[in-house]
Amino acid sequence: MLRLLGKAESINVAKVMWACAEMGLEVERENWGAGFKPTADDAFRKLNPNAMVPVLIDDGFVLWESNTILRYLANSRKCADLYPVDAQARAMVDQWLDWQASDLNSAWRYVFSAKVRKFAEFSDPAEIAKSEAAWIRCMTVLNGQLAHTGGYVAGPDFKLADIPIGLSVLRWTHCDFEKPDLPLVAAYFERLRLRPAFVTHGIETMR
Ligand SMILES: N[C@@H](CCC(=O)N[C@@H](CS)C(=O)NCC(=O)O)C(=O)O
Repeated sequence: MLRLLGKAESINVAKVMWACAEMGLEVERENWGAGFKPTADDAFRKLNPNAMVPVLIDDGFVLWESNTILRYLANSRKCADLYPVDAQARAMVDQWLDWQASDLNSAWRYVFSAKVRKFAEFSDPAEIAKSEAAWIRCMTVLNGQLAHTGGYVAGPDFKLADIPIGLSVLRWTHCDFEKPDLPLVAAYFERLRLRPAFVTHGIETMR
């Protein structure tokens, strides 16, 4: 059975739990991370030297980095419906997975830490404004992409990339600041809400 180390509230753990549910995979999750078992422990650092969750253990094979874990699960379990084999179709999924892990994640980090986590060290108004603007820019890009596909982020059908992007949209709804009207992002969120795995592992769990 797959083992996943990481608390359910973490967006990066939620990705893996949602993906497992979409693929019908059983997974045993253990609570690691802030508020639970400390990732700074030597035993944990041996699994992930970054001391971060999630860590996946698949029959002795250890893997960290959440979007890599999603790709590995889809590849190893031959879930081509979520992660296509065709090079161009796969590249579209990869593009949005990588965009989520790079541009989108770095855009929201400051304002989310300030306004939702309320960390004292994230209280510089200029940095908050910069982060809000970067996040709005990214979400506007997403809105444009949804106009292009008419459905999901990498095309008309739900794919692996919709998991991290969907959780990112959920995070957008959790953070209160002046946002532009992005009707296609709102419709996308409603479409994703119809998936029980998003409700269970995202909406009801992620903080
Ligand atoms: N790039 C990593 C980032 C992982 C990450 O930021 N994990 C956070 C939780 S979302 C973490 O482990 N924080 C420390 C902790 O909770 O102890 C990934 O995508 O897996």
